Amino acid sequence: MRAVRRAALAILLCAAPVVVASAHASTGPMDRVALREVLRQHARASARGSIRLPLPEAPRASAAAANAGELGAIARAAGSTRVLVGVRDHGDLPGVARELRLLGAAPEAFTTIGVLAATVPSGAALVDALRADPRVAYIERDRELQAAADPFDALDPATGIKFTWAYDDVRAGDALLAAGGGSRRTVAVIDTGLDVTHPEFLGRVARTLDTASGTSDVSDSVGHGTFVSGLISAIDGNNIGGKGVAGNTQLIAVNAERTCTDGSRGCFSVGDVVRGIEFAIQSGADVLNMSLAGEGFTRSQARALEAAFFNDVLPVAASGNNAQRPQSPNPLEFPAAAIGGQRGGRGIGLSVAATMPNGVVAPFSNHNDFVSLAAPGASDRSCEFGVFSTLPANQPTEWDVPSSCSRVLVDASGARFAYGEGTSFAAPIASGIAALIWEVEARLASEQVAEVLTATARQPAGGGWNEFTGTGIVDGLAASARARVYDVTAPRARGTARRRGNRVSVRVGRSVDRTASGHELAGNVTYSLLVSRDGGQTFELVRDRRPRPFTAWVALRGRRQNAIVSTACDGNGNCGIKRLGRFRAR
Ligand SMILES: [Ca+2]
Ligand SMILES: [Ca+2]
Repeated sequence: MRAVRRAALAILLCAAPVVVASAHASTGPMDRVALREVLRQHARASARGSIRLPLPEAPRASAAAANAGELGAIARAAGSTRVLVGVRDHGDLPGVARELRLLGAAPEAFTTIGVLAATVPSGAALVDALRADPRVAYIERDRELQAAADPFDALDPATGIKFTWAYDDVRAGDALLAAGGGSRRTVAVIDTGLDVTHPEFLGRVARTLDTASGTSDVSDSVGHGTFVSGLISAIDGNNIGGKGVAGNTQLIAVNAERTCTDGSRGCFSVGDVVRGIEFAIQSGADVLNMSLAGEGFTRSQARALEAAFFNDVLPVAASGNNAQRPQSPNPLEFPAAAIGGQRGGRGIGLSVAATMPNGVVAPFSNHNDFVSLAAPGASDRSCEFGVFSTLPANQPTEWDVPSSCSRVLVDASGARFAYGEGTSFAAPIASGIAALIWEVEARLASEQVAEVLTATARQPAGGGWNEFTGTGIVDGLAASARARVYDVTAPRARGTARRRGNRVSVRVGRSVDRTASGHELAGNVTYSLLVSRDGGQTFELVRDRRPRPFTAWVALRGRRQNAIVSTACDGNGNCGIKRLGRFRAR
């Protein structure tokens, strides 16, 4: 048996129970598209930046009840402890931050997702102080994550397989033609950094962040992030190396890597990943590439991904490389399993499997209900091949470890390249094509981009969905053709509201779906009713996705205006909004 590569950065969260939370609700993202549309319109109207995650989460659970085992572990920890504290409401951030400062911490606030990161001198004192605090939704340890150290391998010029076979396999050239050479959408790569001096990235990097130092220096001492980035945006036609699938699409490079506690390189913490996601959202990223996979999932990760959804950011993740490991093979790994829809259905993002040049799934590629689709990421010959991309210059990487069979290529300019295998390298290929599809039809919502890609993927054998390749290999030509006719027009919402004392009688009227000429018609209109009692900061769903028009009573509460909004959404999740009125309780 050949060696199984672990090109994905492993997130080691084995002790954590799988708390999939809201990012992975069994009912799927359609429950929240109406809410998102209302929040977006409101944000535009008030010229606010990123949309904050709607809080509190439903269902509510006390911090203690939600994770008693976790609190016990924090209380027993010796010495100072890094924790993540989720607040119930955004307004609770300053108050809970004050409590943390009283405990001797210097908390950092993630304002989009309502989470505080802090190192507290005593875990026991923290648990004592906050376990019954009604402002706290949960407290969890900020775990250390690790990059797997298995090496990547290099090119054998005798193979006869094109270096850039992956580019051809997903018909990137056709998608690039349809998109006009690239996308104005930006792909954020949360990884081990990027060699921004590599000539393949000249003019391709929009922003950078090193989550550990807070600076823009994203030097990549592992090589993984530079390799992933090259698959997306390496320059075509510059007589150097290969080419990324997304043409002149810009990157946001986030180095979330830290030195491990044992002194080796290639570790992460959940806090770093969450900080990276928040930075990407606030920097206006459109696609979030996470070539990370690990067992277990935390509430803070769930919140960060949910916030990505509400900000119309598409998360794309590697399904994981552990299908063949000796101990408990083929685990469910995250974040992929939290964002891929169930059995090819709609999710908030894409879980990407890896395939070989013969179209067959890579033996190491995880298979489960949440695999969305596949992209090239392995060789069908031997561990010496895979997909071809960029390596950092002047940095010893995983590819340079003498015991690895890698052979690093250096061209006349000194730029370095290699082959690599892993779902880590399939994910960025899907991310790059996603950015192009978004350029072909700019009005697509993030989960609609994912749907266009899954609906048009090319199944190597048979049809439909399977747990190995999802709906098939990404197909840039078919996806751009589909994007051109995808229904992105919302039905017109209808409704009236009439006050009766401290209640409002609402009548939601029938809507007919609409579409642009020459486009498909999604149909399947559903109706929702939302109310905001805090000046439009948050909206509560009073009625959710009803298949028919309805009447309802809304109680007026609180001291501020109660804003009542009806929505009519079509089957693609395009939502029309009608503001039915503002009323103040007497
Ligand atoms: Ca090139
Ligand atoms: Ca429509």
